[in-house]
Amino acid sequence: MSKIEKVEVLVTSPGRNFVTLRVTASDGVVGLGDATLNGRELAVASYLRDHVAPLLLGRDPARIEDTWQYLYRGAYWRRGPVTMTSIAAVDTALWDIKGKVAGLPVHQLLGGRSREGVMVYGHASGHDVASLIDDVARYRDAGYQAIRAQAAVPGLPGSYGVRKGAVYEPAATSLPDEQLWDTGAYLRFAPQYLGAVREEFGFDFHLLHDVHHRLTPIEAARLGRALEEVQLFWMEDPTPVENQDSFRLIRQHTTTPLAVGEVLSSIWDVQQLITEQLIDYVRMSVVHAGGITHLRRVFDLASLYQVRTGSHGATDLSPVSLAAAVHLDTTVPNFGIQEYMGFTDETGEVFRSGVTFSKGMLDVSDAPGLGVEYDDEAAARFPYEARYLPVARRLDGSVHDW
Ligand code: GCO
Ligand code: MG
Repeated sequence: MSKIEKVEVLVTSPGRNFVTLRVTASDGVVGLGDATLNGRELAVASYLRDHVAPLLLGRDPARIEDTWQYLYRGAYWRRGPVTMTSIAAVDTALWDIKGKVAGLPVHQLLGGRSREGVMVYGHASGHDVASLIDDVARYRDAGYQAIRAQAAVPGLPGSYGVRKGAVYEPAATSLPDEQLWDTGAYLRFAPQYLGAVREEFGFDFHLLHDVHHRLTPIEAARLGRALEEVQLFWMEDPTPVENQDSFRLIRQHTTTPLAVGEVLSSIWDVQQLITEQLIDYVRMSVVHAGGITHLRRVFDLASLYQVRTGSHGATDLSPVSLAAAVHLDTTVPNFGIQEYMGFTDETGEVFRSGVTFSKGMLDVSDAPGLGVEYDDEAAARFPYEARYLPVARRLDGSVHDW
């Protein structure tokens, strides 16, 4: 039996911070898992280095389920993003190892292909309606079948979801940016610009929109109703999700499909949303929701209720995460869509991934395991720097959900 011999926590910042777990077994096989929790990276690095690595040494890397249960139940303290991201990193690395030992890509271990590719959505954004329209055109020219559209709300510099450089990255160095928020202005503007996108390009592609937890349930219900004409693929995170009942209220008022999950980390966090059919898409990710083992369980529960998948795939989820997500997406019967924002060139220097993009779809490589390699030399060129997501304040200065 091979044994886990080395567990390394790798922190690098090629354009943004990434934490990666590298597990090496006694037969020399190496597995990678993403452990990045945006803005709280070192908490996960410490959890893994100080509390998990000593438990893994000497264990059989083939026992993925047992290791998952051992780390989850054995910690006594349950759920939460730091714990679940740490468990996810171990789980993902062990699936990578299992694939390499078997000589099979991870999607084969999960049951094999259910589809030829994984439809993704890209992020179009603009500082005003005209620049948003230009950006949507760019995504359409690049072959995307699904596009998320976000525009800066007039009078509110730094609206979430609007790109500054080549790739959207909201985390700022040193201390968090503070950004102003005005619900009324947003509610007046969003239907206008989403309507303008449909007017310009018609309906032959999927249009998505992220509300980023900014509304109360009744405000979200009003927006969902106002957006019915533009036929969104989904309205994402319309209201904070701590109270799952909120979604019933939204549902009672609108047929706009709802997507939720990027800040959630366990099956219990979405249990009511799924079993009461309060959402249409579950957006949890491999990295923040306990790895391939746990997310597959969420997706199976969702399939019983005709809830489809729509995994989070922002730039703060590393190429290891994206590869793991695409392997899982390739197999599950209730796949919906995968978020894909691309990565900076620097990120590509550190992580060499076999995932390919063509005609609006991603596909995995047939390399054994996840098909991602980590370049230590490149990583060393990009040292960690503290970064924080922004904080939102209402016009009266009080804190709002970012
Ligand atoms: C999305 C997200 C992200 C998050 C980011 C936070 O839908 O892609 O809302 O852009 O803000 O992942 O770390
Ligand atoms: Mg989002």
